Amino acid sequence: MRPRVIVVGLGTMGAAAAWRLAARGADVVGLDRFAPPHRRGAHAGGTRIIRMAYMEGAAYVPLVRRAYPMWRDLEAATGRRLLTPSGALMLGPADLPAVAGSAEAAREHGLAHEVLDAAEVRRRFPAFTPGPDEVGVFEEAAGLLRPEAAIEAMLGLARDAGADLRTGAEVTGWWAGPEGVGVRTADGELRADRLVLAPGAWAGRLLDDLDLPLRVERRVQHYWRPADLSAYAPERFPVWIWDAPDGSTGYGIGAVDGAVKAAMHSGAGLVDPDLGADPATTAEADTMREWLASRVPDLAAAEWAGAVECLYTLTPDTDFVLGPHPAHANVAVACGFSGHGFKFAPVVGDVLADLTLAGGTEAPVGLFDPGRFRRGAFAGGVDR
Ligand code: PYC
Repeated sequence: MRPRVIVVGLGTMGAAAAWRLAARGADVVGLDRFAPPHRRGAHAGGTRIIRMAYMEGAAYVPLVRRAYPMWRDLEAATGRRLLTPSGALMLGPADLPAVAGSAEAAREHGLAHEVLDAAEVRRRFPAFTPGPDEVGVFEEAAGLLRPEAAIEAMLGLARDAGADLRTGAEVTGWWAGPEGVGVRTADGELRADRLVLAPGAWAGRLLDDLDLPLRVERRVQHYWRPADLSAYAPERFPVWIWDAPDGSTGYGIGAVDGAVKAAMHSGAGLVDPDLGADPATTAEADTMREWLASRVPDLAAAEWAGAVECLYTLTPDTDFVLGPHPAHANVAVACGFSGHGFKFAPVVGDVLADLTLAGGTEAPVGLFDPGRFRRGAFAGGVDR
């Protein structure tokens, strides 16, 4: 018999799980309190970065390497353009992660990359004006993804494969035991054989038994309209991430939908996900402009075209939480993607399908063990 699987959360990772589970023949019921794609989580804003020389750690490289063909498969299956190559330029002092981490990951995995001094960066990519003590790592294989279209594509394929996807369905609790799993909603309890929990910014609440030290923070994606937008076309203007010596990190993505993104990856400010992120202000745009002034001056001089807020659900080490629930073999967990998870979505969906349908995965995800933060024993099998 087909295993019945409930997927809680149909944002990026839940949509990917629903897609991969349904494609593998599971009887999927997906639940989300909103109707993804939407602006209440981590995926809004039109674009996300994909890169392989991974500054966050070489351990991510095999996963993102596997994501590339899966993104292309998703495009082929849906006729949507989701991945646009642009190259990536990782900038900053040589000892900070954008440069050092990317170069190390590239060397460890034999990835094509170039280390450019400041003069060479300015010559090849005149929009960027690094100081003499800064360098760049250029990776041609990088590019941008289209998150909203990708979520629609994944949910569409899940539905085509028979998944029952329900929006406006808030999950208030769950339980798991040897006899199966259950989730509580306003409409009553749903039961199944297995459960995938991909609750995004609500993970701290739905997974309180794991003692996950998650921080839900607001980030603002700013959009700019420079005089010559064509200079920022993705084929001419790489995606970029720039570490500054003061601990701040900015990033950007070329012209898509008539504007160029330049925003802060670093930040602070806790958010209650139920209340959502406050709207961006013109004062924040001015602060962003100041940050850009010495680094991407033409953008700093551009018209501000608005902003889209999103939520980062951060772990202390910014490594993901992905794996089996430590107390329940029939529950898989995905959360804490820390502002850099989107590019991995198809692989995360496949890993969740492995864990749910096969009870394990060959993908190298041990680093993301959901039990790594626990303080005590788990309350296995209780009604949560
Ligand atoms: O998705 O890799 C990423 C990223 C880094 C900074 C902003 N987005």
